[in-house]
Amino acid sequence: MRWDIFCQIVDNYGDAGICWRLARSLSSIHGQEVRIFCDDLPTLNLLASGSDEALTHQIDIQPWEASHSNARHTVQTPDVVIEAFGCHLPERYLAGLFIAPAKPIIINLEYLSAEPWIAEFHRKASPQSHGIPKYFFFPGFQDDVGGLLLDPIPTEGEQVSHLTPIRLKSIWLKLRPGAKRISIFCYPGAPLRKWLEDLATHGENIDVLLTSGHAELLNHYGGKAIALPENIQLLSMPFVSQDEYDWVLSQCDFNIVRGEDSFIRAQLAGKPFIWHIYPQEDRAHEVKLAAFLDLYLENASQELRLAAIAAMTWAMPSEWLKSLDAWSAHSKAWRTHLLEKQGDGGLAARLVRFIA
Ligand code: TRH
Repeated sequence: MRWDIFCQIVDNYGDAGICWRLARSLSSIHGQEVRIFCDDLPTLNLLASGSDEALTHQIDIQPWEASHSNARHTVQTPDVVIEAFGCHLPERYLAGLFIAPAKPIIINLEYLSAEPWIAEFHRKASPQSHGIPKYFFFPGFQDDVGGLLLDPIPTEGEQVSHLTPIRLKSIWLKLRPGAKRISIFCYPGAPLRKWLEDLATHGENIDVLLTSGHAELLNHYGGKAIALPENIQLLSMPFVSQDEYDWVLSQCDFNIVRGEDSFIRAQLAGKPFIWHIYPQEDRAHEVKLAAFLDLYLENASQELRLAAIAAMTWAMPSEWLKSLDAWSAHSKAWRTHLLEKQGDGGLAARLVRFIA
């Protein structure tokens, strides 16, 4: 089938990250023909830059405006149109669909949630005055919702490639043997400075990989550059491709992640993590986080439950660090559980089946 994915990048990388991951799954695993129309090509291209060349050739990446003219050629009419995160389709593109001989199906691809209510809305029709069929699709963890984006499925443990991506070679040379490794990708409001100062009091050698822009974020607080004892080494990474970032997550002992894409990748890496969920004004993010923790910690001991909840709500590491070994074991088991639950191929496969 022919798929058009519409991606509007609001303020972060997540929209591009999800669209690219979906596109690659549809193309490389399911053999679908995919075009992405995106309003911020530099960001999308940056994310996609490390991917397999064959893949980048297969997926047709177009500027948003290109959809206006293309939709008028009936030969290009898609079978499926994805509105990522409910972005509105351009009027002129829609106008092209009205006159197409066969109408596509429009999918409103929603935000990921572990909340039980999504099962009720998943796959529901969203009737439109223009008459083109449109449905809601909710990514999620349970069997009766849209599933998770798994591609590329990470290999486990020793099978993970130890070949350092070229862009990260100079940083990897600075890592200290035996030091723990933490990666940080969070939103500006996180109490990072205090968190790192507390971490330093444990005396252990820790290499901290700051993703692009985070060093500036750290040094901004209080207008003073952060000074940490020698056991903590801060290393700034450039913005890397999605594949490279996935690899970094798999190479760390602990990760701090933020939007839904890095959140799922941290789980698939099988490592403990803090999910710095996107803060919403009405505090809806707290409900979302609690729903996830209910699932994630269902089989955890009471001690680990308390430790992980404390960590995810930014308690200082000294409050929960003693549970890290148990948390690491739990993360591996959770990864296996996730892959079993998504054994049907996850989001992309569920989407293809739904359309079929
Ligand atoms: O960028 P995000 O904060 O995006 C968020 C989420 O989508 C959130 O749900 C949404 O409400 C908000 O935007 C508006 O975080 P996320 O989802 O983890 O996406 C980041 C993407 O960027 C992910 O695909 C990984 C990728 N990435 C790289 O490719 N290279 C890098 O160096 C880094 C740090 C990330």
